Amino acid sequence: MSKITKVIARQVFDSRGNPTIETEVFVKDISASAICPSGASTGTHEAFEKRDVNNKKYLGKSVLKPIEFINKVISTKLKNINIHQQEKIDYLLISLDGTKQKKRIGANAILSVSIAVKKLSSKIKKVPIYKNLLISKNFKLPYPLMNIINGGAHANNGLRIQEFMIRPDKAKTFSEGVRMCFIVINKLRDLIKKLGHSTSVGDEGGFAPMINDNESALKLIVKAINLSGFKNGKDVVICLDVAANELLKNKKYSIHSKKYTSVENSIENYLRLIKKYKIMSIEDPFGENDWSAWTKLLSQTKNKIQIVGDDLFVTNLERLKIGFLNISANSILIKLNQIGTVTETLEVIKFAKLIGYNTIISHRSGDSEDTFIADFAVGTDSNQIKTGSLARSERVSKYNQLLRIEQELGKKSKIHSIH
Ligand code: 2PG
Ligand code: MG
Repeated sequence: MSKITKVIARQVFDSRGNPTIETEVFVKDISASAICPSGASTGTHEAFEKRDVNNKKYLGKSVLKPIEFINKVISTKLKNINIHQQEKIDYLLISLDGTKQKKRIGANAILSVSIAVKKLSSKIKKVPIYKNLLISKNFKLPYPLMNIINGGAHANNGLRIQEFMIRPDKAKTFSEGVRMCFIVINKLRDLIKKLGHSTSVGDEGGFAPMINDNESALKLIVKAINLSGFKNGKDVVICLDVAANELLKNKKYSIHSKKYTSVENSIENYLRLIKKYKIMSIEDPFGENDWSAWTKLLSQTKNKIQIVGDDLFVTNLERLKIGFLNISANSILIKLNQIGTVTETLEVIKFAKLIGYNTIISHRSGDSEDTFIADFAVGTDSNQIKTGSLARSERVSKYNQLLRIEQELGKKSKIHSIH
């Protein structure tokens, strides 16, 4: 009754207009499809994203070869396997690839199949996706981490830090959290307009005004929070993704200005910003292999704020274990395409929970209308989701899906706790 009958992949486009893979899995005439996202500031330890680099028709960016592999090989291998056997399917895909970073088939091809399988399994069981993940039955909504000013590799304004985010800590429900962010975003738009800057947005829907020093961006956000009638650091808190891999040269960092300085100096500046702007979360404060710098920062912040590993952990169990032993962070960013299958991602999340880390489900800067991560955040009992601002449909679609889930859960729909 639930045997896979067909798998079809096709080339579609992501939010940056780059080719990506959509895979549709069938059980007779019922199907579900998934689109793979793509990052700009990627970690070198991420699973491999395969593109047709030698095909100039799409400037080397097409994904026709991996699609051919899905249509010719994966579709045959998956035929007649029970759609509900997610682990069996994922491990079959992993062994078909056979390389550590999924370089043969490409994690983009593998993930689109893996997510489509999970979606179709849910559809056939007639349960929402978030109820088909079996990590928790205690469904709570995550706090949104809204990226309201874009810099770094996601904009061309010269801002050193990649993401300036807000988290509505005072909100008692998800929809109230979204409303609070909505107000701050509107106040911020007014402020940016008044300064004579453009209010156009970057890759993740946050504003990308032509300001290029971190503190000007932080001051604008604090002002917007105050104008909204909220208290910075209490009702709404500021969170950063530094994406420091992009700001590293010869063991020195150009985080706080264009000048490259030592880890110690960078930490000093972090501590100053944390205090002055009441920053409560910093993602990728240092490079992906600079474990000792992370450990120093975590100890100097006395574990009082969230230190999030993204490029550091790349949703990889082995790397998370190293981080745990080195006391490098206290939270992990989860991106399914960094590792390549639903099963492996769930394994990482389970371990992260075991060691008391926050799990933050995340979009990629090149994303699509696929809303899987919204369900994934609820189904994995993750207390935060990071999926851009309230602009650009590929970002808003995830928040909208969470609003649907909130309504579906009705009175039981509680938002998570942060601390
Ligand atoms: C990040 C992500 C998502 P990218 O660094 O956290 O915001 O960006 O997808 O470009 O890696
Ligand atoms: Mg990041």
